[in-house]
Amino acid sequence: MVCTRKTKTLVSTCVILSGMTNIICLLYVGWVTNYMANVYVRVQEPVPGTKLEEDKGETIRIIERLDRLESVINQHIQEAPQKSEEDAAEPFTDSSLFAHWGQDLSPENRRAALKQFQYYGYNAYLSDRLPIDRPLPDLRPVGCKNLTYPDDLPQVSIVFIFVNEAFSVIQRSIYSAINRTPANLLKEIILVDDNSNNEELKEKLAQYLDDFNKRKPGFIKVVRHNKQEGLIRSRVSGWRAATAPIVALFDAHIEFNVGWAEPVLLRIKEDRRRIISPSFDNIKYDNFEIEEYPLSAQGYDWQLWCRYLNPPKSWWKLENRTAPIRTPALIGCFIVDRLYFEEIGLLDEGMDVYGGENVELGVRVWQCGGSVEVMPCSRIAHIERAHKPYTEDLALHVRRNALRMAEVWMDEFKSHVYMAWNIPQEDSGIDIGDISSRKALRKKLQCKTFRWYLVTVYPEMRTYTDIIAYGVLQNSIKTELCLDQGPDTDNIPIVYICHGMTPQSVYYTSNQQLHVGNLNPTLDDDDNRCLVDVNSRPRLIECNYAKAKRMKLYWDFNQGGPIQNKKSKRCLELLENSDNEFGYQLVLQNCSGQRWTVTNYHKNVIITT
Ligand SMILES: *[C@@H]1O[C@H](CO)[C@@H](O)[C@H](O)[C@H]1NC(C)=O
Ligand SMILES: *[C@@H]1O[C@H](CO)[C@@H](O)[C@H](O)[C@H]1NC(C)=O
Ligand SMILES: *[C@@H]1O[C@H](CO)[C@@H](O)[C@H](O)[C@H]1NC(C)=O
Ligand SMILES: [Mn+2]
Repeated sequence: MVCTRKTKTLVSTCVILSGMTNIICLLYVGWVTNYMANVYVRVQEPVPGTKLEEDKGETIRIIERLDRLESVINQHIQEAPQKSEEDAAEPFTDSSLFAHWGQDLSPENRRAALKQFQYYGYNAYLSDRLPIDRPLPDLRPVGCKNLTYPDDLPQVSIVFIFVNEAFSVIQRSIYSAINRTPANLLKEIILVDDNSNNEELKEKLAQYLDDFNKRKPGFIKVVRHNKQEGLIRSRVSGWRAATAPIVALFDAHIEFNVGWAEPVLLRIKEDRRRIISPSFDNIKYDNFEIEEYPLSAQGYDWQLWCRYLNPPKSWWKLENRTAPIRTPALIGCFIVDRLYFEEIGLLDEGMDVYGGENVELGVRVWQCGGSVEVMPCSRIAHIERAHKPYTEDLALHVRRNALRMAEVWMDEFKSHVYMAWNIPQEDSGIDIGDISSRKALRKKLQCKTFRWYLVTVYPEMRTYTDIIAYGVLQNSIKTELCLDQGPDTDNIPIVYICHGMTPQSVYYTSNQQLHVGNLNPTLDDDDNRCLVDVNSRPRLIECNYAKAKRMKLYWDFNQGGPIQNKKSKRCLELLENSDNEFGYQLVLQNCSGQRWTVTNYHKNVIITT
C-alpha cells in the first residue's frame, strides 16, 4: 500500500518508472528533486481563510507528503536500479536504508542489513533486534479514551496475509494483535502464506506455531498457497478460513495500537453493512520509528491508485475527532462482517496480484447499499515498504484491475480510467478477463449508479466530461519527441524523448484548451495546467487562472493537423536548435505546416453532464 496525499504526478510517474529503463529513471531524478523543492516553498505560505484546525491538519499533511514523496522516490529511483546484489562489495552506497539509520554499524553488519533490506523492502536486520512486544505511542485523538463500549461486542478473526515477510515482523503483528485486542473478542488468528520462498519462514514459523498451539490449540491457523496468488486472492483465502462473525483483513507488517478493536466492532454490530478501516500510522521502513499520520479518508485517483483525502467538511463540522469518517474507498486493510462480505461479493477474484480491489470494494459497498468508514479511535501502524515483494510490473496489474472495475461499476465515467491510463476506449488490446459474474452481481444486488456514488460519496473527485483527445503529442518532423511539461520548477513546456508517463500526458477539450501533465483527480489538488501563448512563448499556466486573466489559452487542433492559437494565430512548432538536448526547441511561430498527432482522438465529446 503506497498512498499519496494530493499530488499524484510524482507517485504514478515513479510507479511506472519501476518498469522503465534506468536511463529514464535517472533523467527524472533532477526533476523529482526540483519538484520537492518547489512544493516545499509553497508550504511556507499560509492559506488565508481556512479554519485553524483544517489549516493545521493541512500543514501536517503537506509535511508528511514530503516525507512520503521522499520514500517513494527512494523506492523507485534508488533501490530499483540497484538490483545486483553483488554490489554488496560496496555496502556504503547511498541506499536509503542508511540515510537515517545504521551509521555506526560495522561494514559486515551493514552488508548484512543491506542484503536483508533488498530482500524485504524494510529493515529486517533491525526488526530482528527489536522487542517483539514493543510498546507503541498512543496516537488516538483526544476523547477516544473516554468512550465506553458494551460487553457483548462480536468476536473477530484477524487474518494476516504475507509473502516473503521477515519472521520477526510477522511475530510483532501477531503479538500486537494478541496484546491489544481484548482476549474475549479475539477468536483466532489466520496466517495466509502466499507461497513465500524464504526458508527461514518455513521452519521457524512452523516451529513457532507448534509451540503456540500447544498452549492454545487451533488459535493460530495457517493457510498456504502452493502458488503465488497475489494479495487479493490471499485476503479471500484468509476470509474462507475465518470463523468469527467479524473478519479483520490485514497485512502481516503492522502493529495494532491500543483499543483498536472496540470502536470498529461496535460500528459493525450497529450496522453489519458497514466496512471499516482503521486509521493508519507509518512504521518507517529504515528505523522502525512510528510516524503519526493525520486523520484521513481514503480515496483514489482515476488510475485507481489509492490516496489519502482530507476528511469531508461534514466531519470537521461535528468537531468530534472520534466520530467515524465517511470514506469513498479503502486503502486495503479492513474489517467486515463475515457473512455480509460474502453477500456483497467478497473481492473481485478475477483481479490479479495487487491494486484496484480496494477501490472496487469501496465503490461496490456504497453503490449496493452499504457504507465505508475510517474509525479515528482505531489505529494501526503499518510498514510502508521501500519496495514490494511482488516484483513484477505492478502497474500492469493495477491497470488491468482498474479496467475491470471501470467496466463493471463506473457506467459512463469509465472513460476517465481509460484516459488516466492513456489507453483507447475501444479495442484497448488489454485482456481484462471475464467480468460477466461481476456484472451479474451488480444486477442481483440492484446497485445504484456511479453517478450517484460520485455525487453522494466522492464529491471531491473531479470529472472530465469534455475531453476529446488524450495521450502524448508527437510532432511530424521528429516523431520520437513528445510534448512534455518539463521540469516542475518552471512553467516552460519542452519536447522530450517520448516515454508516455504523466509529464507527457495531454488532454484536449471540446472548448479547445490543451491540458498538459497530470489530470488532477480531486478538488483538493492544484488546478491543471494549460498551454498558453505568453508573449509568443509557450507556457503552462493554471487553466482557471489563465481563463480568468483572458490569456491566450485556446487552440485549434485536429488529429494530424497544426496546433494553432486561436487569438495569436501562432503555431506550436519545433525549431532546430543544437543547444537543446534533443536538437529541437519548442516554439510558437508563424505556422509552417508542422503537424501533431495525439494518441487517442475522439471526434465526439465522450460524455455530457
Ligand atoms: C475524559 O475523562 C476524564 C476523566 O474521567 C475527564 O477528566 C475528561 O474531562 C474527559 N474528557 C472528555 C473529552 O470528555
Ligand atoms: C463523538 O463521536 C463518538 C463516536 O461516534 C460518539 O460516541 C460520541 O457520542 C460523540 N461525541 C459527541 C460529543 O457528540
Ligand atoms: C509572420 O507572419 C506575419 C503575418 O503574416 C508577418 O508579418 C511576419 O513577418 C511573419 N514573421 C516571420 C518571422 O516570418
Ligand atoms: Mn502493506
